Amino acid sequence: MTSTAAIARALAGDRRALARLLSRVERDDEVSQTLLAQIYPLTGHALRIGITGPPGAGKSSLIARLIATYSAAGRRVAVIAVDPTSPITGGATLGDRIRLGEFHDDQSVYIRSMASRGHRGGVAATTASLGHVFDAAGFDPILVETLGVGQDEVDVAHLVHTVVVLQVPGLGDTVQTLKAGLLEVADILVVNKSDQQGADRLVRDLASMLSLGVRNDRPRWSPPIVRTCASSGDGVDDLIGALDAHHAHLVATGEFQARVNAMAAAEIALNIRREIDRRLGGSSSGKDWSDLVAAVAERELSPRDAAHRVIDRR
Ligand SMILES: Nc1nc2c(ncn2[C@@H]2O[C@H](COP(=O)(O)OP(=O)(O)OP(=O)(O)O)[C@@H](O)[C@H]2O)c(=O)[nH]1
Ligand SMILES: [Mg+2]
Repeated sequence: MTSTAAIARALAGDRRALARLLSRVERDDEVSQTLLAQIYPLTGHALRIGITGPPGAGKSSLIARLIATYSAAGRRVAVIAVDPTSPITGGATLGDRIRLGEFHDDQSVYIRSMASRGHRGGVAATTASLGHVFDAAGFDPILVETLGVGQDEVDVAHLVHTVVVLQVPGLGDTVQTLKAGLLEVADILVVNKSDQQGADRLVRDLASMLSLGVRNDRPRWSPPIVRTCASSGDGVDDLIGALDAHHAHLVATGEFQARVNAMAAAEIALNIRREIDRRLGGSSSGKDWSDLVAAVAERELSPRDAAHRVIDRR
């Protein structure tokens, strides 16, 4: 699956070829990197939207609503859903659990689940790579579903144009969101399950957190709080409106290019980290390594100097 013809088929809309290309890229090895280098010049057209929030918040249900709206407008939508379950449990991946099955036969929609473990380059880098494939294949927008926990989610947030953070009543989760740094990167806050008790209170809590929050990074945009009920579809138009407004804001203020630059920078940084991990991985064994460890342990060499010896070696 590395021939130019196979790539061309994948990018031209052959779904089986696309599936193979995605799997190849997801493997995250030398071949994947070569493929990505070929594909990368063809990307940069799709809007990438991150949808993040706690387990069961209704991310997939909401995405299903967004897909319906976007595809009704003639757009081809891709979804990358980062599955928190281990690949070992197999079978019931997110793609099955989520309410996205209805789009299985829809040629204008492509849903890809991705296990959150086992990615050498990290979830965020792999998510970006799969996004590049969809982008080159003409999908727009690309929706990325992730759980709102951990550094990976925050990293993913730096690889999309618009970050939507979901909250639901009754979880007492707002503090957790703050800790994860997600409130800081949210462009749109969604209170889903607004049919349930506590939605008003959650909207108020979020509003006061936003007013306290330090948002010096993006002073011209105040994240709206949108109430939705993904199961009935209430509020989905408001969410689409907020997404459009954020996009228009980015374009009108010139922040779009800044965001694109930030995404490029984030992806370079991820690749630097990956390369350092690779070198470290290759170096943290063998005689050279144990000599180095001994030298640092004996205080003959500082940890920093030892690190530089490893980094400068290749
Ligand atoms: N009452 C109510 N239930 C909802 C709403 N949105 C989603 N649900 C239900 O919440 C459950 C979880 O929905 P999902 O869309 O799978 O949530 P998710 O955030 O994608 O879940 P994970 O991917 O497993 O983290 C399902 O049973 C949905 O039917 C809503 O607005 N109101
Ligand atoms: Mg889901």
